[in-house]
Amino acid sequence: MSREYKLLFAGPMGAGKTTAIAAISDSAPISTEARNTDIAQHSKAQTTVGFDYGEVALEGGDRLRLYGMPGQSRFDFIWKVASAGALGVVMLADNSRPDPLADLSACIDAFTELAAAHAMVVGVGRGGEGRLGIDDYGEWLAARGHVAPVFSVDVRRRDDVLLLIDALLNQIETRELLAGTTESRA
Ligand SMILES: Nc1nc2c(ncn2[C@@H]2O[C@H](COP(=O)(O)OP(=O)(O)O)[C@@H](O)[C@H]2O)c(=O)[nH]1
Ligand SMILES: [Mg+2]
Repeated sequence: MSREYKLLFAGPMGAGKTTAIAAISDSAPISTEARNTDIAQHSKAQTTVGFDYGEVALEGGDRLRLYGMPGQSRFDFIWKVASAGALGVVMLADNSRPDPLADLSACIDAFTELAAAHAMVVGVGRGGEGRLGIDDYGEWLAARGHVAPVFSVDVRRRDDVLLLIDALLNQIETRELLAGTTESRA
């Protein structure tokens, strides 16, 4: 039976959420870019004020529905609302920022429940430009109680985004299998 996966892309402004969805969406993604009035958070000219939305049809009939979250932390109420019915979240980080982990901490906790119940992966962009390595991210996540695989990615590359999606779908499947095992034991 074919099924639909609602997946979220989250992370601070400029981490690459809009770019990632555009890289894999089958049709032109729907995006709601507006002039960035939040220069204090990031200097880029355009920013996403609503959602990005894209779709991917998988072999076998399954479909991905991809939602890019607005990055600014004043939108954190939207992150919670959007988590309803979602099966996983791709958390993107920008390693070239002065303190990428502080940026991440502003939004990752909003997705703790989604990550615990379903799945989360972390994609670190601009990996070569920052001081932190992938292991630093892994340790930081573990210290905050998050269990998530971390990948170095350039979300402008379709294959890198598909790697994140693959890891996420594997995690969802594994969790569902484990849940099924527990239920049948009960
Ligand atoms: N060098 C580099 N640039 C990137 C990477 N990811 C995104 N960008 C660029 O960073 C800018 C901001 O990305 P955007 O998708 O708007 O970020 P968003 O705020 O998370 O939606 C765009 O111009 C992207 O092309 C990356 O991994 N490496
Ligand atoms: Mg965006």
